Amino acid sequence: MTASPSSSGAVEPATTTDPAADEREVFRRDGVVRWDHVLTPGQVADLRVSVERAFFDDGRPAEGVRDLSERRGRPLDLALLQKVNLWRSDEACEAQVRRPDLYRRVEALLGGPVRLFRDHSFYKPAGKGERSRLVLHQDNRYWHLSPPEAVTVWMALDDATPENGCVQYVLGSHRWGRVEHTRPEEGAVLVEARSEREPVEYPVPAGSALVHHANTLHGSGPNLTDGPRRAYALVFVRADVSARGEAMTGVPLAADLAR
Ligand SMILES: O=C(O)CCC(=O)C(=O)O
Repeated sequence: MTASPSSSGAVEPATTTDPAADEREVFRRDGVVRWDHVLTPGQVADLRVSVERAFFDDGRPAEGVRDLSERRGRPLDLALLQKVNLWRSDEACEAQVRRPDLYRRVEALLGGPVRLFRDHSFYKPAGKGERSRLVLHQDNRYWHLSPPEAVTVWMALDDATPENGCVQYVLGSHRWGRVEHTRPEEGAVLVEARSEREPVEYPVPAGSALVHHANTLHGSGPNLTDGPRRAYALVFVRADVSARGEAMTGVPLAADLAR
């Protein structure tokens, strides 16, 4: 299913006279909200350069790149790549991390001050087909945050479409608590959740963002096109959240970064 005003009543925006209240209402209901025009065309172009540099070194995966399509014991597919903490060594990414408008909008969604947990980028290269699919999961299955008050601001650096593997969400699943995940095949590095409710595809143009809760079930389809599908994301946690039982006081407050 693809998200559009006509395809599903569940994704219709709320309509009050207060856009911030509408946004909170959609986020509370669906566990995901779309933000348009978050990046200018110039910022998209700069971030593409940054991402290419962060992922590839002379055509080979750069240091710190993870292949999430890896199945241990088999040759690397390099079909679904991820890298974290790009902002520590890249100016264009650092500029995003320090944007006051983004963290303030996240604070309005989470209802309090937030920390920047990390940034990350997902890269689906061209030509890898089915192996570039990202299975359905909750981010908090990996992060162990309590309470799970965190969001990812996922920014498209290419038009994300059903053909190149746009993100898909199971609407309302952020209210289901912790969902069981299992390994889809032996040696897979990622675990997968099952859902009786169909995920909804969220195609977005380059420069738009999807903002999802840490418990919202999501994944993305395979890239079946001859171009890459790249994204850059910021992850914010509410300041009172702990990770694996430890306070996150070592993680910077977004307001301090934006000064
Ligand atoms: O880029 C994708 O395909 C999915 C990204 C994702 O799972 C995330 O940012 O939490």
